[in-house]
Amino acid sequence: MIIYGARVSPFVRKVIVFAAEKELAVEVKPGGFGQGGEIFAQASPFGKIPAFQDGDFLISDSSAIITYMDAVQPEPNLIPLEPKARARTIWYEEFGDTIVQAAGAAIFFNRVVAPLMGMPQDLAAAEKAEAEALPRVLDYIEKTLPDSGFLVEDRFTLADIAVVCPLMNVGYCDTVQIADRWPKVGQWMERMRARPSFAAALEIEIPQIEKMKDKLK
Ligand SMILES: N[C@@H](CCC(=O)N[C@@H](CS)C(=O)NCC(=O)O)C(=O)O
Repeated sequence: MIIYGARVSPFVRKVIVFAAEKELAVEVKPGGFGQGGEIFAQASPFGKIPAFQDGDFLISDSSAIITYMDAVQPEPNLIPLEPKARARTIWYEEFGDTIVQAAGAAIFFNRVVAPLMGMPQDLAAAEKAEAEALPRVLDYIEKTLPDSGFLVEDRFTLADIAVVCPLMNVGYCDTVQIADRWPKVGQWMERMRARPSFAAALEIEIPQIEKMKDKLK
């Protein structure tokens, strides 16, 4: 199995970690932003990352890739089977992919990606997201996160992966100190970072992000 994309993308991190939790062997290759060649272009018709290949099967979109991986390798279970927990897990996945990502991207894109890629940087949009959208997201997680420290079924699920991934990108910008104002969220993020699946992904990703940030100095 091959995942195409850049490791610093929250959606790419989401599928890398999901695969690691499932103990699926994946190779991560560059894709998107002009990279990945013909296979990437076929797998991801709109050029978005991640894209995915398993033999002659090609597809893109983190949720589609995760659906495939989960069907190929049902255990360990990361998408609960009990109806309400299953629906809540998908709610959190959507919340992560849309609401959290929108807030996180306004910050990470404008503070890190745009200046590196020579794209227009909208710092006012980053500041607005830091002042409004992100606190709303973090207030919600702080309030709803159960004492078990897991979003659904008091155990690690796709919900935790999907919500934490875009927040990790916010953590790469030094403008928001999440743990100071949202301690439960801060502790949950630390526990996620320490899981072997995340730790292995971050070990490769953090030097890449440090290199990117060095270029901004
Ligand atoms: N719904 C997609 C979103 C993927 C996405 O928007 N990825 C961004 C990077 S974080 C991307 O490819 N941006 C480049 C572009 O839109 O051309 C998923 O879950 O994979």
